[in-house]
Formats: sequence, C-alpha cells, structure tokens
Amino acid sequence: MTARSGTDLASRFERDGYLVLVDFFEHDLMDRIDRAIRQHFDDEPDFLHSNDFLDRSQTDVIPWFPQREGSGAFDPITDDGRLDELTTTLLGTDWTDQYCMVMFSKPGTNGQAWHQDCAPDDARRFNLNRLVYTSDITEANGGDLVVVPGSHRRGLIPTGDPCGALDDQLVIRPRRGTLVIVHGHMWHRVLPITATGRCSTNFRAAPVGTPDDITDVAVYRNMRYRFSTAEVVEERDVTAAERRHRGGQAAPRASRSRKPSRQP
Ligand SMILES: O=C(O)CCC(=O)C(=O)O
Repeated sequence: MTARSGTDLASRFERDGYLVLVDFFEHDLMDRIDRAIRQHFDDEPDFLHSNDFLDRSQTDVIPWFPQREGSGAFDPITDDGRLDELTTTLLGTDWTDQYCMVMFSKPGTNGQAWHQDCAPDDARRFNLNRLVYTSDITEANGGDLVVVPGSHRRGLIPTGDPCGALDDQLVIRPRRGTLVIVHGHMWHRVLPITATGRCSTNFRAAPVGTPDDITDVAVYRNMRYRFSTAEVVEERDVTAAERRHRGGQAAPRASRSRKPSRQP
C-alpha cells in the first residue's frame, strides 16, 4: 500500500464507515479456511442463546472462535502484514487485535437484523470489523451484507422494524477473497439465507484505549442487549415491548442464535 492509497482508504473509511477490498486474499488460502469452517459446522452445532433473545434479535448466527481452540488455519490472516498495515492506517498505532470469530448461518434462517456492534456514545470508542469471506455470497443463496453508508456518524440507529429496509441502504455481495471493513457504529445487517450455510470470519480490532468489552452491549432497532449477562438493558421500541408484555407478539420462529460479544 502506498502512502497515497493509504490516505485515500482512510478518508473513504472516515466518510463512509466501510471499505470493500475485492480479491484481498488469495483464493487458495480462502479455500483452505473455508474447508476448515465447513468441517467444523458439519455436525449441525446447536444455537447458543435463549429463545427470547433469538426471537427478539431476529439474528441467526452460530459463532466459533477457532484460534481459541488452537486451529492454525486462520493464522495467515492474523499474520498478514498488509492487513496489519491497513488496520494501522485506519486506527492509528497501538490498536488491539480483539479476536477471530467465524459466524455461520444455517440455510433457511434470517441472517442478522439491523444493529450497531456497540453504542455510538463516544466517536473515539468503537470496534472494527475486518470481515473475510472465504466463499462467494450469491444472489441465489442470499446473505448479502447491507450497510447505510455514513451511518457511523449518525448516532443511534432509529427504532423500528428490526429488519425493515432503511433509506440509503447499500447492498454488498462479497466474493471469495474479499475483505470488508465495517465500523462498529455503522448500521448494518445480513439478509436471509436460503439454500446452503453462509459464513464470514471477523478479525475484530479496536483503537488504542478502547475497553475490551466494547461490544458487550449491541444496539438493535428494538433494544440494547448485553451479551455477558444475556439481558435486554433497554427496550427501544416501547410499543412493541408493550404488545409483547400483553402476550400479543408474533409466534416464535425457528431456533436461532446471535454471536457473543467478545472473546471471554
Ligand atoms: O457476516 C457479515 O457479513 C456481517 C457480520 C456482522 O454484522 C458483524 O460482525 O457485526
């Protein structure tokens, strides 16, 4: 990366809150990692979270932290000097590597509702998603990533339908080898998945001074949710919450899960 291209990427990231770098990683490496992921999820792992959370978050993800289990398959990404350099360009020096988390969604599930990984209370405190796609996201299978460009500077995501379309949303369909960078304050979601399992691998990082538990409380359009204690810490859509309280909510959906916030 030249100084000029680094400056260009940094200013695009500051303006838009995301970057898409096609063919950042070699396909052979992607295939090796993808095989490791598919092997791991071959056994149809169970979802992890309570049905209450699953119904309310409308998010269907099974997380896996391969490096915690000693899998070396993902190390070439962690050790990639170009990724390191790009991260320093975006976050400044002394940023921290948080963890590597694979997110797997079964076919026929909802993807992920709109969310912010952490509350945008302080513009300097955020996590950085460094999302690696080891297989193509395709129109036929769904699972597109949807973002609202610039929303990392617009404060809290508005209350409303957890999965409803937002003005100015942009659909991204990453291919194998694509690196997508997403600011943790950015409003983003994943569309439903149809025929085959969908995965992405997130190498999360954060600027120096960011608390380790920055992603413990995520913001959805209907609630703020704390993962470490598995509780809703704020009802945001009060009308929907009242309906639920009176027993009038929609029927529960198929079993689902949400990624945990951070590596314990
Ligand atoms: O898997 C993706 O494409 C997006 C992941 C995501 O929404 C997140 O890590 O917060």
